[in-house]
Amino acid sequence: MIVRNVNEIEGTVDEIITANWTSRRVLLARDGMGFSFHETVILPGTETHIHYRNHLEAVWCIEGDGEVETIADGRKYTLGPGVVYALDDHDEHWLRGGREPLRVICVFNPPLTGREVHDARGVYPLPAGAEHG
Ligand code: 9YT
Repeated sequence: MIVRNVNEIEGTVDEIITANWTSRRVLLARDGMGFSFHETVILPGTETHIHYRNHLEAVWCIEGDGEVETIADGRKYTLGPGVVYALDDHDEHWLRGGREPLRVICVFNPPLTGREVHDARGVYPLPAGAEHG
């Protein structure tokens, strides 16, 4: 069994800090679970273009506020505690921080390996041989 505290990830290579968000990746591909499991904090007032062409992601909002907008149809969804969204169609979207830091728990299938950051198209690369299922 794997038992970890997210605090153990802080300050390690598995804590990814960008201008818009910080992600603490607690379970990764190497853990063999078939998904990765992260705590992410979206900074207030930020806007991130995301398009997970190679992954499915579910996001559970724990605290704070923000907004997600699906680009294909322009629909906007308010994010706050208890809201869950799932990008079941690899939905291209804008993720916006609100007035307070937005803390979310994210699951990725296939699992991230750990170093991924969004490229210019908002995509995370897919490791060779990995496919979601
Ligand atoms: C909600 C979301 O997709 N935020 C971007 C970072 C991502 N959660 C990650 O890499 O952990």
